[in-house]
Amino acid sequence: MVVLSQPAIEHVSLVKNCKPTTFSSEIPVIDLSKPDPKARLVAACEEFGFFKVINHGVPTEFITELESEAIKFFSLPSFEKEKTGPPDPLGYGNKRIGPNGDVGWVEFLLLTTNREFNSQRFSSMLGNNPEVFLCAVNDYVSAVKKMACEILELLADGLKIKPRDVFSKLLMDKQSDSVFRLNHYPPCPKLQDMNGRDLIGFGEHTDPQIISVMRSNNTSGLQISLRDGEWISVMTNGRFKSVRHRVVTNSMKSRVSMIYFGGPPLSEKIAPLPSLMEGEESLYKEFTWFEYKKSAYKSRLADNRLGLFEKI
Ligand code: GA4
Repeated sequence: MVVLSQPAIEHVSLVKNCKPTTFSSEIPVIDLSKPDPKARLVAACEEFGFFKVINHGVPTEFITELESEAIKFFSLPSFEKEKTGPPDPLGYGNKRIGPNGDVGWVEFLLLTTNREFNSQRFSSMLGNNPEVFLCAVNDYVSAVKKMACEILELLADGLKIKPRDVFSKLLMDKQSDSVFRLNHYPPCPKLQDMNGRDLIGFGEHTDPQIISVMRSNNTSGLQISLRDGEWISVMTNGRFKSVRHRVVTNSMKSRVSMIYFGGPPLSEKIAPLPSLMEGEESLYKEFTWFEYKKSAYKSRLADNRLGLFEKI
């Protein structure tokens, strides 16, 4: 997971042994304007599965424009927002996350990254000025996708994989199954439940796609969990992890986040890259992204989705 950061860096808590502590300084910050960040990128993916990027080239006006459109959308009356729901999984959802009983203190809008598709499916439902909204989504998503591809190419270089577009071409493919999510975490009156546990905005989970790029307003809440070693990525045969993360609630401020999830085409076979195997056997059975996604939608948020595809 990549966090788009402005020089004033947002706080992310690292969760070690279930006791959350804020160690902002430990989270890798990658300056994309510096020469040759590939070794640092590989180290961040191996150690954390998570890093922040600065000087990322995503225009500030695209970020602020979309943030303001998102706030306008979430400020609409419920009946207006519900015109785009319930999520199937695309569309507007409130508190229910996924189809299997997970809930959170969050409302969201899940879109594709395809402008025409979003227009056909949603333009009659997105408030007064749907085209302005969809244009803001499109500008932002195009810039973030470009940056995500750059990062994936630097990672391929860092892993000495050729061709260097081995990952990025999956996002660039016209059939790429990428999604875009806007989350709104309203202020939550209670921060903890009866047992003193944090009330959750979005429960712990790992993202199933190749790369997630997140940007949020300056309300804290995101926590990542380190080195549990349970969730690992297939294409690197376990070298890069998908970071376990969650969002806790805030009693005072609302949090808005926007996340680009870069995924491959549905028919793409997912298997470790031969050049990363060093004579080892693949840890996983072969599967397509379609099969993995289908199985993910049968799982609960906190499940270890990759476990089902491990070789015994
Ligand atoms: C997590 C990452 C993305 O937000 C998402 C989520 C999806 C959903 O909310 O519809 C899932 C979740 C995510 C993983 C397991 C399944 C599917 C909810 C859920 C319980 C859009 C995605 O692709 O996977």
